[in-house]
Amino acid sequence: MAQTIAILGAPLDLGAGRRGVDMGPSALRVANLNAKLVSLGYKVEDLGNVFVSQQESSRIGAAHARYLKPIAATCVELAHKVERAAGQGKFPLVLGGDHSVAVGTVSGMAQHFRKKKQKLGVIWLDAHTDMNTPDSSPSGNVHGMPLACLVGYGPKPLTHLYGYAPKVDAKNVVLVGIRDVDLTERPIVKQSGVRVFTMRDIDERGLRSVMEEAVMIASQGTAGIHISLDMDGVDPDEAPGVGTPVRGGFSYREAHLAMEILSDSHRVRSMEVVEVNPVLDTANRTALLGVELVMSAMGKRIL
Ligand code: EXY
Ligand code: MN
Ligand code: MN
Ligand code: MN
Repeated sequence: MAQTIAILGAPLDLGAGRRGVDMGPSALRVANLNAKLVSLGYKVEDLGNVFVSQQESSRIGAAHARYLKPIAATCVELAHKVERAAGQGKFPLVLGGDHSVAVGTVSGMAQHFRKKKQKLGVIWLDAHTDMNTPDSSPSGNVHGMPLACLVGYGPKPLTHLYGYAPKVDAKNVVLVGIRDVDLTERPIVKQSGVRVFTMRDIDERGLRSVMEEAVMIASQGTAGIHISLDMDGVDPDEAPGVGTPVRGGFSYREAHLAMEILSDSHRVRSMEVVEVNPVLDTANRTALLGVELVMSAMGKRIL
């Protein structure tokens, strides 16, 4: 029987400093995501979008964690929907939205496995480490904080979704593609124990060796891996439609190869594609690449 992919849109822009990333789910659907997955042999159920309160009618709240309350509300709904889809044996595929949505996706997957006394590993592909806390953040933007929250550091509404923290053991979390870490964020990254592969590591060792080690770390004692793909991990020459571009990212082929290696591992149980901002893009290029990368992660091969 064909595996079912459950698509969930999370049109959240409250965690980002620039507007437009709320159109990411739409841009990915317009790039023909659904039909392309069907062509790979999957059954696809598009469950629509989770609720996000409109920025114009939301309270900013404290400046060091802007829009924390409405962001947490969206993450709670997303977590429950992800957990339910996984419980039905489906593969949850979440379309962001800014990277704060990962608190919802990963919490839902972690809860799904926790009920079976199993653990989740996470591979987070990004230019940034996303490990600020409200105290360390220079911007107050929550999309710079989700990974810290998932390993237990940060505001309680995000760390304690489902009433417990951490959602993932830092020793099963791997960051890949890193090239921009705030000075105030560095001690948190180092203290946390997550494994970081910078762009320099990729330049020196090659992507294959890095990804194989990443899969090993995320698999150690876990029942499966979640892929959190921030499109700003890819070089801005290939993925210009992102709010926080940083030069020197994954080449087009490195990005595909990372997804192909993850697919070959047969360990991937869920995925999200985040930070696609059509307002900053040219002719939907970034969403089109996002869909290509999902296809590679879901088993598409050149031959
Ligand atoms: N580290 C910066 C901050 O916390 O504001 C930039 C974070 C960008 C987060 C992006 C989506 O990965
Ligand atoms: Mn990110
Ligand atoms: Mn990023
Ligand atoms: Mn390179």
